[in-house]
Amino acid sequence: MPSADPQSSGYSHTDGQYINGHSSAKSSTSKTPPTSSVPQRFLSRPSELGITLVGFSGGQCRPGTESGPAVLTEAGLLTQLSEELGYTLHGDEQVRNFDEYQPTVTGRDATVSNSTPKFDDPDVRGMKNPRSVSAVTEQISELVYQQARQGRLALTLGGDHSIAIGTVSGVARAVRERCAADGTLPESTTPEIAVIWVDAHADINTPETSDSGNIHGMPVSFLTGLATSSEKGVFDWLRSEHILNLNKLVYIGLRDVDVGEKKILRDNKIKAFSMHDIDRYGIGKVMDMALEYIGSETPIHLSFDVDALDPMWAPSTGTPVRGGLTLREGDFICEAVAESGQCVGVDLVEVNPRLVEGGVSDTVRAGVSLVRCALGDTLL
Ligand SMILES: [Mn+2]
Repeated sequence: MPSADPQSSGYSHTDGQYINGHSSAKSSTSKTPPTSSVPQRFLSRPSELGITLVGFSGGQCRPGTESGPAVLTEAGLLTQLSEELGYTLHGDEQVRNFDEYQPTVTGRDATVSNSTPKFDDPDVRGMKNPRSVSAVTEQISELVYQQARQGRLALTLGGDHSIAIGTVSGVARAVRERCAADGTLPESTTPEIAVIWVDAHADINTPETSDSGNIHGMPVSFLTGLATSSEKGVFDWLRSEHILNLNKLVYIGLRDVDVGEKKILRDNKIKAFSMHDIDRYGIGKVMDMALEYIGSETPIHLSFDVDALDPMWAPSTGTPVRGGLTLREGDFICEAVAESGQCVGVDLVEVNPRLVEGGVSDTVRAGVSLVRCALGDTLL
């Protein structure tokens, strides 16, 4: 029988049983308290997770990312979070498919899987599927807000990265309300979140700087108010309570940044650690610098695009870029955020099980590992 996995990165694992540091340890299934002994400073219910499962891929044009949450949960991720890490799970048990918001694609991109478009969604300022993405992210924002406002860590599995318009805005709104009301933060401090955006790409195009019109390349510009829209039904729901301060944004892992985006990063003095910085300083020092920049009085939302990892570790994603993070570097970023005790939200996005068939199990295993680390799993 030939090798079952021609995309294998050279490890001699068989049938997906290869064990890495953060894979499921089936032998110890007794209910345990959360592995993390780190006190959570901005969560009033640190043992609870508020889960949102977003089966949506309308922020880009390759079908498959809508199945990301399904393959991650089928791999046992949620069971592990409950049974091995000891969390109580709230929120979604089934993946949401947002069927009523699937955009029409007739005559534009026949590769998109949306076979039963429910409404017409012509481009706005070059953006593809603008009303669809806006409507879905508005719903996600409310769902994530409802979880985060109760003092739970909000965990969202995507989906393409456009969904972060919903997750970050929902967490930002909840923290503004909750931390102002319950005195979690000192009165002198503005209750707002920081975002660590781990990605090969900056996702900060405005509709005007974007070549592709794919909204998964624009979420940060809408979240920070660099891009706005007054068009009815196109991100007109975003209000000041949803917005992320540009000086509270930190990138890690960048290596494929568009010309227009480079100008945006420079003009706004946005903190960014590219792969060059990781090569120079090492991931440990980079995380020290990232967390020091954010400061200890600010809750952190971690938005992790699996394409930040090198395609060797996560090949099944829509826009892979070589020269990326190792799995350990990715895990370390998540471990460091968990260790800070400041984490209030986590996204994992852009797992696409329809791409690079032989690499799906590697990609899913990497995704499971990243989420476990972000939620406090430790090697020892
Ligand atoms: Mn991204």
